[in-house]
Amino acid sequence: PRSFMDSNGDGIGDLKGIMLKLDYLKELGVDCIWLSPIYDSPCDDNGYDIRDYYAILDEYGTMEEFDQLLEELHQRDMKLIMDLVVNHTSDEHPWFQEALKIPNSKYKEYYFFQKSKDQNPPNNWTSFFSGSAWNYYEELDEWALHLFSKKQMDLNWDNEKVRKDIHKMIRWWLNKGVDGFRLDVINYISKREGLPQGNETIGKLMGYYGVENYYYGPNLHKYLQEIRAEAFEPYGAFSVGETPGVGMEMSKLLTADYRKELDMVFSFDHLETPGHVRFDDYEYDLNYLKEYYINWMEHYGNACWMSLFYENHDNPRMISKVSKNNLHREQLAKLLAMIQFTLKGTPFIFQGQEIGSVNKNFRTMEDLRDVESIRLYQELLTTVSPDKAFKEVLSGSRDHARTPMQWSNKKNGGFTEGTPWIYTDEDYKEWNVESQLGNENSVLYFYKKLIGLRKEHKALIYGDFEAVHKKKKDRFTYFRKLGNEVFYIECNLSSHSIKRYSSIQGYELVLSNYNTLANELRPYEANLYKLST
Ligand code: ISL
Ligand code: CA
Repeated sequence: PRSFMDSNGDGIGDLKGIMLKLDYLKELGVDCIWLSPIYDSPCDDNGYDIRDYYAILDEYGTMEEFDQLLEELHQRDMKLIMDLVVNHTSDEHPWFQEALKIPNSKYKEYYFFQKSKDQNPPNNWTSFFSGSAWNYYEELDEWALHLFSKKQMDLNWDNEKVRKDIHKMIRWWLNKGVDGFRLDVINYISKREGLPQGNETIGKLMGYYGVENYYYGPNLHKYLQEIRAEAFEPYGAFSVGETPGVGMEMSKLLTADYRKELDMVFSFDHLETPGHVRFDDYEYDLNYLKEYYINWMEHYGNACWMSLFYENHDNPRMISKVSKNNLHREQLAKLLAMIQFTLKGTPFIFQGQEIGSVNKNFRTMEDLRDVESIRLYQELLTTVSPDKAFKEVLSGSRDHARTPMQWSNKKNGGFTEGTPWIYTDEDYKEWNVESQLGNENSVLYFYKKLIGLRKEHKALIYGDFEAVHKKKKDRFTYFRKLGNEVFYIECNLSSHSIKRYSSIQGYELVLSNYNTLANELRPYEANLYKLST
């Protein structure tokens, strides 16, 4: 929301700005929008630190404007998913404030407050944003747990009152008519009793200490089934859980329809190739993406339904991950789209992905805004030079995806009349929505065509998945079949030409990122064929 569209020139995207662009989204074929947090917040972590679950952040607009946005969406037959951030609240939330100030307040039991036997934090858990996961409060001589920033205090889900208050809040939004939720780090909500010391080996391996005590805690299923029964189910609300680190087998337990927990999860194992973390300086090998998808397509089972995505507000752009210099940018953008929209599952695209956005040329640390990047930089400075630290931060910074939408080649890419809240480079002069709307061969049109094809052909949504030439490096080829309808997808995952393997006799070409066929498969070529009937 902060970077989508600014309607009043203060440099910050807002709800009115989103309303200005609903026709654009509808035209593209979008059925549903997921809004990152728009609740009242001091914005230490881009709104993932909520101060009031029942209010809209002033910078974004008013509750009346929210109601209007929801109505405008529904009028267009589109749906709205809100971000539900309930693993933690802001330290400025009244619950936490009262816990600090009022002796014997019931709200102390809403969080994890602990004494320590010495000067050190109660255990060795680390925060995802560098340093200890504990913050010391002098007024109480106690520490409180925060897995993320010092201003994001973990809620104690083992306290029934916390759960009840959250169910009530969810129902309040559902009563307004919102259609569902994306549940932030929802697999972290149940912590192992007593918050045991984090295992050293796992800590070193993962880069974070303590994760084995909450990635998949003892009461997770119970709490999810409870939310479902108390809030989602009566309203027929949709849910997608953000669940870092769970893997396929756990994802099955979280999403199998008969278990009544979540509808889908966002699993992240495909976002880095094995052995790498986001801040590594490396190029992503698409052969791994192929392996990952074949595995999920073949083993996730019929009771589960997959989410399909590469990008979100927490990751650099996928094109830049694959090719640091963004070589073959347009073909690569279309290849990624082809894969995402022809597999079995629900595609989620992140703003700007549909025009082939790439990472930004940030000049110095001053250009960055994200708390994770800033804290990591400070931590790195204790061991490496400023240049090296900046370079490492740039490899994985979440800010690459958080810069303004590039609507046109005008000032600030048409995002704002004022000064944008975050730096952006000059890429918008060439890569923007307006110019791509005027070009039927653009990345944007490619997305539009793919979305249209899925809506037209059920085989692309529900059809069986069948991979061929599985072991052949650099090619990803598969069928989607439903009844008499058969589609064949043929992709070159590399930046060089490769031999064509399959015979495509009897098939008609429906969509290609090169428009016409050649004898070979050219760099990142992606073709969609339909069996002629
Ligand atoms: O830091 C991680 C471990 O490598 C991530 O997987 C992390 O758990 C994940 O990015 C969580 O993201 C969500 O919760 C955060 C927020 O900063 C992100 O923007 C949000 O998407 C805390 O609310
Ligand atoms: Ca604004």
